[in-house]
Amino acid sequence: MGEPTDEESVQPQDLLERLKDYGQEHCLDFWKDLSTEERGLLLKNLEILDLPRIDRIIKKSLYAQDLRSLSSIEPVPDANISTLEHRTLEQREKWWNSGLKAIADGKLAVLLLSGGQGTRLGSSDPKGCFSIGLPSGKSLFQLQAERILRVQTLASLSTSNGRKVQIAWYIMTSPFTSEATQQFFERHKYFGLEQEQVTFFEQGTLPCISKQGKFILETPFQVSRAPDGNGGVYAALKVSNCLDDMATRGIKYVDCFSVDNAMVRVADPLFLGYVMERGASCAAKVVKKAFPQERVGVFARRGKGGPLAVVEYSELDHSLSHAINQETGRLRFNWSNVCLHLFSLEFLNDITEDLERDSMYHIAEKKISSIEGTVDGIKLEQFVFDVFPYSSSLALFEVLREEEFAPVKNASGATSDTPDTARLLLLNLHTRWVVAAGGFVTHSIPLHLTGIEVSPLRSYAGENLADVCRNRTFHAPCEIRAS
Ligand code: UD2
Repeated sequence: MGEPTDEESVQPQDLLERLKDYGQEHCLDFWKDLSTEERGLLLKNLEILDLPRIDRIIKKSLYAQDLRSLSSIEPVPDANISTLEHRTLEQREKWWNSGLKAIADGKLAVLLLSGGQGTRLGSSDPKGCFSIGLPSGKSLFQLQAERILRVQTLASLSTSNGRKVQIAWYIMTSPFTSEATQQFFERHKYFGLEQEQVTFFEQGTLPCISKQGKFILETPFQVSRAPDGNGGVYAALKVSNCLDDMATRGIKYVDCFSVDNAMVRVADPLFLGYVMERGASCAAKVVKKAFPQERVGVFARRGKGGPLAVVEYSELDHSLSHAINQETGRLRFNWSNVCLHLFSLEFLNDITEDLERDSMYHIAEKKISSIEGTVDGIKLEQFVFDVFPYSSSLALFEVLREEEFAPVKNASGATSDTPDTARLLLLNLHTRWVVAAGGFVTHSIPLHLTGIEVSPLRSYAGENLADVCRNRTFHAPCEIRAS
């Protein structure tokens, strides 16, 4: 491309005026030094920005009175939670069967949040591609896909005529994970799922900003941008027409989960049955917090009689995270968010307007690469649990951490939430299943450092193992395959 003429070196006045309206005119500071091609890229980069919306988000998030002030938060009373100790076998069976029936009737979709970058894990691939070193070598995506296949089988078996059941899987990616994720699924032939039951959609991005609210330039012709947080899922579902697609498929409930939990019970019939009985518009699984510094959000009530909300670990100060309930001796803020949620489709359709109106984003202070090198900047993020205060019927459902929560967050060698800790949690659980089904386990290294892996295609929650395990001995580490 040739060098621009003098006339072309003048900044485009209309764009300059628009940028000035929002205090972002500095984005054109390098205009006269840019080549014609770079000017084209900058114009394209700026013209796709919804400046009024972004300006509203910046102002509400940076300057508005923070509605999330922690001054008056209260712990959630146990009475507000379906706890394990008060759950009867009859209830479990009733919820499991009603959940399976709803799944067989096509009422449930699953929604995976997979737009995050695996920075802390030290991997450049999308997290779902990651293998935690199981005997089978399966990736997180494959474990999740096979759990969906197993629930489809269980739902089909629960029907009178054994009809085929297909669960729609919506996968939210970001510009950082989209292409590699879809290629991974295609390369693995969707892990046995039908291609038409898997829908990929992208979340939005927002400019990275300075603490004064100014867009940060990554290059002289490009604004630095980052995904808008896993709470970007609500706008993304709407914009991508996934909500309409769900309605067309007759879906009534959406099971939403994070990619980096090795023991996630995808499409859990028990959870669905409970939520349907409660008539809740949204729900979250909760576990008891393991220790004060654990990197989990905690449920809290905003003020006396206020709405239930989650306070993220990055926003919970030391005094609150370490506060002890003098009567029980447990942490005051004890009920932890584990990114396992369930929503009614109706709630998802209604919530986007509320979120858009309030435009409150979390401020994530990060090092941002820019034309001035690495600078202290801000990423604006919404969190998937930000919607809970808008619900008048949020249901909290306690589950056992040892059965359903094995985070894969940090690279091996870190003290917690690593591929190794997740692998051992899963192997320990499955080994308990095998022994409970009448199997014997031998091991040449300490059992808590190894175990038996049970394929999700064989068993979802420890069922269907008696025939293959009774009076058989397994030498750990090994895998019990589908058949
Ligand atoms: C999440 C929860 C935290 C706790 C913890 C348990 C949120 C905001 N926080 O913390 O309360 O439950 O998990 O391990 O949920 N993601 C996107 N798009 C984004 C950012 C993240 O899809 O822009 C996905 C990401 O791929 C993952 C999930 O959201 O599946 C949570 O990841 P995270 O790293 O944002 O949240 P984390 O682990 O700090």
